[in-house]
Amino acid sequence: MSKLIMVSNRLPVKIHADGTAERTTGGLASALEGAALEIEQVWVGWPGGAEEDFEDTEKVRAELKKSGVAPVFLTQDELDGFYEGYSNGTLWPLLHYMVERARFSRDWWEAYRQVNEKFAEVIMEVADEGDQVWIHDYHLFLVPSLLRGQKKGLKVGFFLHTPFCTSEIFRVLPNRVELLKGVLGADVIGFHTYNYLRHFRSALLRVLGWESETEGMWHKGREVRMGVYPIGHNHAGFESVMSQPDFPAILEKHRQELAGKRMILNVERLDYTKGLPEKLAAMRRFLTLHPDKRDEVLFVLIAVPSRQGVKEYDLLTEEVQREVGAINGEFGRVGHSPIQFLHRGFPIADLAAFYALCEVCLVTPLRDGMNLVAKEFLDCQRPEFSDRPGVLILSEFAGAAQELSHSIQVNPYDIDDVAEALNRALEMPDNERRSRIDMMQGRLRKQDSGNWARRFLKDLEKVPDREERVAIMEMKPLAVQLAEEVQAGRKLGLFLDYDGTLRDFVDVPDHAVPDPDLPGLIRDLAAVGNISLAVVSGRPSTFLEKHLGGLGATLVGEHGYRWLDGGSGDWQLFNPHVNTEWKHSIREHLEQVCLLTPGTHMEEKQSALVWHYRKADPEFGAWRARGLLDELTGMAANLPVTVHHGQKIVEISSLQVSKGVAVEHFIKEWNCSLALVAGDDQTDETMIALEPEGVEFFAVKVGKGSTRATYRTDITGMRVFLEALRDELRR
Ligand code: GDG
Repeated sequence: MSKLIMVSNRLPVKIHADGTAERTTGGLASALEGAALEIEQVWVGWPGGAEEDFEDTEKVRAELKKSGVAPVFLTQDELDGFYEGYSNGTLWPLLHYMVERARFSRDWWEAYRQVNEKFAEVIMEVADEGDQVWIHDYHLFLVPSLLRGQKKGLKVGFFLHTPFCTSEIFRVLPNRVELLKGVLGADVIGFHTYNYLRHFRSALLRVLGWESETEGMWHKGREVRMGVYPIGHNHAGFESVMSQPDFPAILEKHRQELAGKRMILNVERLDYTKGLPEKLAAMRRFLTLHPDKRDEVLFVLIAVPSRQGVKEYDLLTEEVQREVGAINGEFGRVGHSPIQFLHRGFPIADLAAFYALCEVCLVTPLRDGMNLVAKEFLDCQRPEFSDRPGVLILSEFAGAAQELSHSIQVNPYDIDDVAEALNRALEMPDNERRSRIDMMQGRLRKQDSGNWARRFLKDLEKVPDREERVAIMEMKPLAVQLAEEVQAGRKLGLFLDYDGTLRDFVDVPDHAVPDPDLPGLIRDLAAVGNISLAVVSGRPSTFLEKHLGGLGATLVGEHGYRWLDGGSGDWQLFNPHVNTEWKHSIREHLEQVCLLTPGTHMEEKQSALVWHYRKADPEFGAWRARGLLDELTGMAANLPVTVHHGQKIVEISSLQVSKGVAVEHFIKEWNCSLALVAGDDQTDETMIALEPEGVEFFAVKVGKGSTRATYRTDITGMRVFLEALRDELRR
């Protein structure tokens, strides 16, 4: 039976002074509880505190093991660099669009990398074949890819609790490439909103140059799925405290304390992303504009201390305390101060009572991944607890704004807007308040945190098992079959495309030289008596001869225009009379397109013209390519050419030349009774679509996209196939 391994920076545990430990219920723990999963669970994470402060880490480890927890102990130095440093000093502000607060240090990054490795090691210690691993948040961006290649066939999920900022901001990070590649090790990547997913995809495109679809992408032979999973609050937890026999008394106590004042509530972890100073400015504006309401309202600011000891947070606390004092000094009177600043946490029952009794809940973060306070407030608003329904004022920059569309939405930076919203909320008639709450409440209760966890894990579970994943690309049986046929005396023709089939794409086409193993593999296969091998590429002859010449394989260049028998000697033309007069008019047009599109260039081949846009801005390049294709459709209608949109290229080539024509020629010439063609793009379809008479024909599509091929694999699978064929023939 597989199990679920939950991985979060902070473990839901409390370690006592005597080394004993107990489980606590944090947000994630209660979400899992609510999901009511019938699967064994193990937690991996930091137990809190510095490693050197534990008297006996082994004892703690053994204690925690009893409750299914595997701790990752971190030294004070690691905590400084990984947690306070890179996670909270670099990533947190940046992901929340606060570039000016982000600080960068190579030492922090190094610590982040090392601690992510530590997490991966502990995960691997507890993981068994086929387990599901669910990694949480920005502290652990690198862990998914560190778990790859560990041979345990793990299903890896990653969920980001913060926003994913626009790629223009993400690009600022010196380690942007490593971070993105790190997350792509996951099988399922989840975000709170579609916008975050969109920004993530755009970062993949702009930072790595990798295209993806909304649902995900194909990466290193796996499908990486991306999805939107808005987190819900802990409905069951609130329901439970509100149905306790002591809840009415708690409610009554706070009602008495309010003494008839209209409570405007704010609950948050004291963090600069939550925008408390801006909120205070809006309160000041409201109190200034509405002297008649000064006496009747009470702003209750509950700010749970957070990251204490970090200078920035200490300064924020001081700033808030100063401003609260100033506002109370200016607008208070004997017996009433308009703002109460409560700088501490409250038991959940008290929190529920505050939510139930307040008339306005002011949730105006400057940026927030989701914001659960808004959802908790709505859930606790019940007619049996208060005669007057409350109103939610919500920042449009909280992830929750997309779901909670019946709140009053404000721009938290616009102080006047927030002040006006406060007045509007207080003036809102009860029936409108109630109906707004009703419209949001039903959905919230169903889409609670348990439901969120269930939905994410359901998608993670759907990731194909290792066996199935291998089966999709399993090319070995075909290699075994072909080896047997060859050994039985049949003649096999192998026709292999180069870029995207034998070699991955890179930014600069000239850098896509064969990896060290490839020439040997080609030489070995071409040396087999009953095999003839051709590399059939769109590349110019010079490139092919330089890197793949002299190996015994025939080289076919420029999509079948020229060929070099056995990889040495003189190049020959398939058809010396190919009409290339059309090049003149198309060349001029392409030159214009190059001028108008920075980062693009034109390549001229004997029988083709190619427009390359790999180095252009990815979106601009793709847009220009679509336009060019439209134009060419008209221009080329009466010309003997075909137009092909390939990987970051648009190629116009002579109709009389194609890979298919070349392959057909060699199948006959070499007397093949078996033939295998493999390619990744549309030009390869001309060989894939062949139906040579009397020949047993195998067509392999490498990668995604529509095809007429009957086999599909990826570059790794293709290599596995060729190596297996060689090894089988050596037996
Ligand atoms: C991150 C993302 C995303 C607050 N005061 C007390 C108290 N709380 C509880 C609230 C709420 C939680 O803390 C705060 O959750 P938020 O969602 O508002 O914000 P973050 O802590 O920043 O969480 C955020 C979240 O992850 C989940 O993905 O929504 O965007 O930043 O549950 O109730 N709880 C108790 N006493 C308090 O005084 N017991």
